[in-house]
Amino acid sequence: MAWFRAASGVARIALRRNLARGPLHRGARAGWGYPLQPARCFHSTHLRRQAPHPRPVPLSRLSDSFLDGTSSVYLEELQRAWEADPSSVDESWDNFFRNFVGQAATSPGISGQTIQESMRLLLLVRAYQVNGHMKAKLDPLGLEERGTVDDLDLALYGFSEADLDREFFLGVWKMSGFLSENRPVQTLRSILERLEQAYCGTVGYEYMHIPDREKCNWLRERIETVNPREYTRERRAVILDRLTWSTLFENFLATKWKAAKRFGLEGGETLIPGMKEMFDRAADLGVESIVIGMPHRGRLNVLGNVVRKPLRQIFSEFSGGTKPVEEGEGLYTGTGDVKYHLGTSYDRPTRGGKRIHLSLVANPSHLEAVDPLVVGKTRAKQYYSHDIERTKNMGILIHGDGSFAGQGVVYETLHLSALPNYTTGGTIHLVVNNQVAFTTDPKSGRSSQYCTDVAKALDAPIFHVNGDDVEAVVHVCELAAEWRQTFHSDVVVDLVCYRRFGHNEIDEPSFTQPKMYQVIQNHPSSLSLYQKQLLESGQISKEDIERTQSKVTNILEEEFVNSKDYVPKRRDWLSAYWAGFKSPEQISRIRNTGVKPEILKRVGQAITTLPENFKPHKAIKRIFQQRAEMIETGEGIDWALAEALAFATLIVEGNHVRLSGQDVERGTFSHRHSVVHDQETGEQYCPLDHIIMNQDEEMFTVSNSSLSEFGVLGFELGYSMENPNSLVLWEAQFGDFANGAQVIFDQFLSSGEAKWLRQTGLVCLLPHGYDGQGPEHSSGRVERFLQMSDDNPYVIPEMDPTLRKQIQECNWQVVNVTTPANYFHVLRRQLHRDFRKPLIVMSPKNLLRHKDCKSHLSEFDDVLGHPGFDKQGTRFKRLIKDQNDHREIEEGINRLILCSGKVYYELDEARKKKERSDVAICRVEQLSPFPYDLIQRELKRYPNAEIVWCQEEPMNMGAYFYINPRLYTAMKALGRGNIEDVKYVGRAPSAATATGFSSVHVQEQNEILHKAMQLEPIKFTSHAT
Ligand SMILES: Cc1ncc(C[n+]2csc(CCOP(=O)(O)OP(=O)(O)O)c2C)c(N)n1
Ligand SMILES: [Mg+2]
Repeated sequence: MAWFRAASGVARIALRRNLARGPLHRGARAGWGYPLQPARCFHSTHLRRQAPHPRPVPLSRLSDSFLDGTSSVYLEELQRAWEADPSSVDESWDNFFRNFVGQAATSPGISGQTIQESMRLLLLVRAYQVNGHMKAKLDPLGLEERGTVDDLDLALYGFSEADLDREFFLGVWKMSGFLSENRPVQTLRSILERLEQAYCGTVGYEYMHIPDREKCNWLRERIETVNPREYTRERRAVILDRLTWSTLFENFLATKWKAAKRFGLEGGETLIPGMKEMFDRAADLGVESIVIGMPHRGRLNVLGNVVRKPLRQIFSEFSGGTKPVEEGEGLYTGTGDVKYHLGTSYDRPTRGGKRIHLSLVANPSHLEAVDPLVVGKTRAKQYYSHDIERTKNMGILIHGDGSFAGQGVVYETLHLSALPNYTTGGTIHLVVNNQVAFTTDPKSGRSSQYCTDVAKALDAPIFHVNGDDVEAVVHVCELAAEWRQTFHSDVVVDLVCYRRFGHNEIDEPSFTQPKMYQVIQNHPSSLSLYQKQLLESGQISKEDIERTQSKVTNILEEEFVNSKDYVPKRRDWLSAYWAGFKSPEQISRIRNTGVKPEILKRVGQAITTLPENFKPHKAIKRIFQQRAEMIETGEGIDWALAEALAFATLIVEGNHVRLSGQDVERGTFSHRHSVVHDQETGEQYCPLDHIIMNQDEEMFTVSNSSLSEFGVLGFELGYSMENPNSLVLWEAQFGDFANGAQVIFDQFLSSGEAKWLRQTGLVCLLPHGYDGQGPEHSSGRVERFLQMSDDNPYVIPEMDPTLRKQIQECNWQVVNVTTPANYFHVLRRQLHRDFRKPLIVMSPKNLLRHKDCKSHLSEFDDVLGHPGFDKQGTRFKRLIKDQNDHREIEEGINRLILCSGKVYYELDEARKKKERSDVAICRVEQLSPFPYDLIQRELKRYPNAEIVWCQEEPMNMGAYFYINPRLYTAMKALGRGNIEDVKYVGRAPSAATATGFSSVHVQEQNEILHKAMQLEPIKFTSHAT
């Protein structure tokens, strides 16, 4: 494998360079794992006493080429000084002379040892610690061409075969593991044996990139001094049992469903005993709940054998399954998904007698896309279970070798791992490294030596393990659990295995990997290897093995028979916190969202008050004073305050609020200021943390995120799915950047409920608006979200307020809101209903400070007669009718302009300027699902009006293509006009979302307004510019 050789060559050169420079030239992060001053490398008081009594040996006798004249003289002088007074030399030299000189003189076997030999020996030890993994026997197929590892070659360190039985002084070290064993004198042979055993067996450890000395010592202790093979007979029987289950499960599926795709685990069966032992160990160490994310490979096996989903259910689903039946309730099955994508959760007992809750998160085919969701869900579990230490809830991600190296979201997720508002105290990553990705070899699939190299950026230890050695797999899986519970950070297990069959069971792998598959054909399964090993060692009898095999086979057969009559009953989508929530088949009461005036005032004061001695920036001080006045007078409430009021009132009602995204604390447009900074001390104050007495620190969380869309949105989505009593929001810097997270929108947010029956009320804030900021800061691509909306453009659903289920039945809501009060209500509406739906908010930029974009406090309250209060009470307005107090029928209106978002204010202004009192302007605040009832109400109000859709976006973008058929459907039902009677005013079709020239922008914008107000009728196909 040329790629591998090249990589090791580079590493070799790097090491040579470092050798030449000597240790003191390497930085603390350069892989040494402990501070580099010699003084700290040697033991002091405790071990000094154990060192042999020093006897003077002139250093000049230890002549060596590197001791040129000057340095040997220097050393002799030092030695003389030390002999006269040990405290006169640096502690390092004191230690050196005590240990080295004394030892060298007392032991005849080492009398010939030179200083350079001693140093080279230490470098050799280090080389094993750093590069031993390169010599480890990781590939079960033995195909990996790793070549000899020069860094581990004795010759490089000046030793030869002849030195093997010489004794060498290694010294005593302030580090754990091999060098701590207080065996300062050893033969080279025994030193090498230990190093080979620890680093070059069936586990390759990579950890020397970790800069933390304590962590390296912890690992060294476990790697160099522990013999992982010391399992009891009982333990081995359990491992064998688990491996048998794993292997026979796949065999069973293969015989029953010969032609089905199941993405079997064959070749990597040791994953199952590894995972189970990892979970058992984690449970012993305090873990109570594990969230699992995994791809297709081996998913059914994990579901059956690890998560313990009933086998009969798995088999039933695998046979095509029956749709769930719920007595007394409707059938909520969604569109479903292929069997290897479904999620589930169960409690299972552990070997140590505990119970552990396991949830496997449903996922799409998009590899690795589920990663951030798993981490987000884990974090939410930690919040709700007050798991402050993050030791009770843990996330585990299983990856493929190709996808772990190739998918960017892996890196985006890894980079959340230590951020204060995103950390979960460590995710365990388990890579099922079958050394192929579909038909692609690693040499074409990645530039790094290992598929796991990306994790090195995070200082995560990486344990590469030969997947044929089940005990080694079990050992590293347990070690990973211990690491996570000890250091609360990520860790990676790279299970090097193979794929016995094709990518799926009907693929022919020899087309592309002929040599590999010649070897695989004759390669025994890990189960038979283990059985053989245990038989040979006499630990287990043939009868034991047969008994285990027939037990497993019998159960599998029984469950298969039972699967035929299996009828799923449980409403699978309901997890604990979601009890009482409604499926789309059950009507949910629509609730008002107005708040009592006194609560508004009280929380209003809390969120506009800064602590007395706090010294904010003077502009911020002014903003807070203005906000306080808005609350006081009730007048001129702006966007930011309305949002804060929505958050605060939800918190008062006991909900958790979490807002995350790039720069959200201040707000991209410097409008939110949810965290204020003391200009003298730098201290921070978040008013929304002080709404209720003894408010939990995290109850309101606002957090700037890493510069990632995919990772962070995925995280928040996972977070939102844990508990419905939370308002979780993700804000894009500009809506246009949200497409970096397109997979989350496409695969999860828009379709997750339909596919997996999992609800979420996640809110996405996507700043947009045409104000001349160019193509990536204007559009937000509302058309993408509308195109994914699943309401039928040609069918008007039941719209009667008491029977309406329109929102429940659609996949999500897309709004473009124009008043602060309406924004307040749409946020509150998210939680004031018995179901959850994602909400896409095309949020404003220039409306944040627009003089007319203000609301009165009375629009937020629930008082009869106040402006927000309509027939049903105070609620989010899906459509805002014309502000000119038109009667129920206005025959004198010649044009009805329907629009959405900030263009309304520009249209209103243009109407005033042109004195077009015969034009009515309505704001479609909720684009999807389409407010047929309110649109029809307005159509009826203006019987003679020309109907216009006005937008700022180019014709092939914006809401036009969504609105057009629906508006026509609404008109047709009223017997009014045809499709050509929906007139368009907006920009011409365009490839780019917006112009980069501000003068062109102004011209285009004027043309839109001009056209919207033109006296002559608007042509169907015409458009601005
Ligand atoms: C994002 C994404 N791109 C492409 C695919 C198509 N695909 C399915 S499996 C696969 C290979 C995966 O290889 P690896 O991660 O090594 O897992 P393995 O199948 O070997 O277990 C590919 C490319 C996909 N599912 N998701
Ligand atoms: Mg693979």
